[in-house]
Amino acid sequence: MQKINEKCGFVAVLGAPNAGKSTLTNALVGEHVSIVSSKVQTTRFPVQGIYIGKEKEQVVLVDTPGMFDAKKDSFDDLMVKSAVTAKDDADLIILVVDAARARGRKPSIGSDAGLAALSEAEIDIWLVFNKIDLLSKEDLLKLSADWNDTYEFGRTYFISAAKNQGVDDLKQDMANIMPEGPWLFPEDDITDLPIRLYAAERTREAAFERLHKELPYNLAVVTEDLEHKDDIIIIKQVIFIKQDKHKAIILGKGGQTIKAIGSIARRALENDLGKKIHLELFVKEKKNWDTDRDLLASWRLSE
Ligand SMILES: Nc1nc2c(ncn2[C@@H]2O[C@H](COP(=O)(O)OP(=O)(O)OP(=O)(O)O)[C@@H](O)[C@H]2O)c(=O)[nH]1
Ligand SMILES: [Mg+2]
Repeated sequence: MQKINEKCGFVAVLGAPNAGKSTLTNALVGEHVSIVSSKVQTTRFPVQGIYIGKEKEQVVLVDTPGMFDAKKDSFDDLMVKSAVTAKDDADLIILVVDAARARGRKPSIGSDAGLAALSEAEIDIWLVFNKIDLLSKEDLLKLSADWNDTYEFGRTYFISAAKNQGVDDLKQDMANIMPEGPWLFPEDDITDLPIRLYAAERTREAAFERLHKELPYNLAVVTEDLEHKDDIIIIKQVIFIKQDKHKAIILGKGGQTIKAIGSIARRALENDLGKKIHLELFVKEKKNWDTDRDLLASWRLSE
């Protein structure tokens, strides 16, 4: 039964690739729920991060893939569409803008799909300038004036998600406007990601850190087995690659690269889960993983 005055709602976190949406989601939740990298298009599907406000409001953030103009019917297109769709159930949209990138440029979402999504939305949109550690106050004020002259936003925030500046105000302001309704998750939940998917994402994050050029975009990680044994979690994962020629690069000399990827992911998971992890990685060719129905469904991306 719904408790009196219980509040709960969704906030869609939208923006261009690399704006810092996942970093902000993690800063708001206070835990690493969504993977982050210095490369664009890190997030591939919506990831929910959950926090509780001061007055016990449950806020479900929906971190999304960056919006850009993707080739029709491509995997990228599915990613962008999943971001656009995330706004449909939201009570609030926050548009995250990389302020350092936006400086000196005409205000632009950088994507027709993104612009259409935002102009269609019938709910409030808050503008959140991120990465303010990289520019001056004068630049920020000018940016804010330019953007607010071009589009309509309910409020404007200036934050650094990476340095946790300005995040607390945004956090409570969002909680304050959540609608009345029953909580959708138990109090301790911080994400909707099942552990197998989360573990696969941590390995993909390590791969994004260690691999370059087109390689991170050509691979996918799947947890094939996850078993609790005494105090240890034994995880077996496959890294699918589209072309066999990439195998040698991912393995590296004497298996060095895959070992490094495995140990970055293992350490991260041990930290996240507070348990010892045994992580085994295998590399397999699977040319069309990005159109495989079962895989797409496992990432909640459907055609
Ligand atoms: N200097 C600075 N860097 C930041 C800040 N927030 C995020 N970053 C960096 O920006 C890069 C992209 O961050 P992400 O959180 O992965 O960005 P995203 O918007 O989720 O990117 P996609 O998932 O690819 O769309 C990473 O290298 C972050 O460390 C910030 O406040 N200041
Ligand atoms: Mg992201």
